[in-house]
Amino acid sequence: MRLLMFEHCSLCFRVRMIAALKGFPLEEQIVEDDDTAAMTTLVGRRVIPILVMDDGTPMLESWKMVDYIDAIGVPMLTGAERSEIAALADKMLEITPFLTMPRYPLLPLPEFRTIAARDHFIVRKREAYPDLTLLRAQTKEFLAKLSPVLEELADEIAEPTAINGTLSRDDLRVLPLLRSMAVVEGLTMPRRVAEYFDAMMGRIGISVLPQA
Ligand SMILES: N[C@@H](CCC(=O)N[C@@H](CS)C(=O)NCC(=O)O)C(=O)O
Repeated sequence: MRLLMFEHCSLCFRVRMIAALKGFPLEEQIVEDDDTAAMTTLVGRRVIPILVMDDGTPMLESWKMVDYIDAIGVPMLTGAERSEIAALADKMLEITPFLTMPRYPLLPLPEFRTIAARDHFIVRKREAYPDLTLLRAQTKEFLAKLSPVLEELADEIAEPTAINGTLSRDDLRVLPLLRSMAVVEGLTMPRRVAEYFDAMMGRIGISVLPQA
């Protein structure tokens, strides 16, 4: 199976995460940001991630991919989900894109291998994020908003090896967001969050993103 992905994409990381947890071999194909044809020829529109089955059939929707991979062999995501964790993930997502989006194009990521690909990202994000420099200049304000949410998250972490004590979809909800926000130089995770991040990232063996 092959996953079309961007390195910075948290939904892609969610799929990579279940494959890594299960030791399932997943071929990773990085799509350069301006390679729209790589996506449209498969599914008729720009969207990432795309999971391509061995027979060439494409699958969309990261949760569907997670369920599909988890159902191969012995399922790993056996723990219950908690609405508190989904609510905290939503709260984080209200803040973190303003920190991460203006940084991704500064990072040496494979989807921005060429200047054209990097500029393609900047241009297509222009409507939602018209001034990336301004957002970066507001980093301290966004971090101040994020800090209490991370403190709340710290109180909800049962074990460094699984947010609810047993691996569940909640781990695939939260770890990708932590990996994304960790691009922000100067972000400090509360101790329990940092322990969880380090333990989970160590377990799955996928590298963190560079910082800016
Ligand atoms: N519900 C979809 C959402 C997919 C999605 O929104 N992907 C974003 C990247 S994270 C995307 O394709 N953006 C358009 C683009 O990159 O041009 C899923 O979970 O897979």
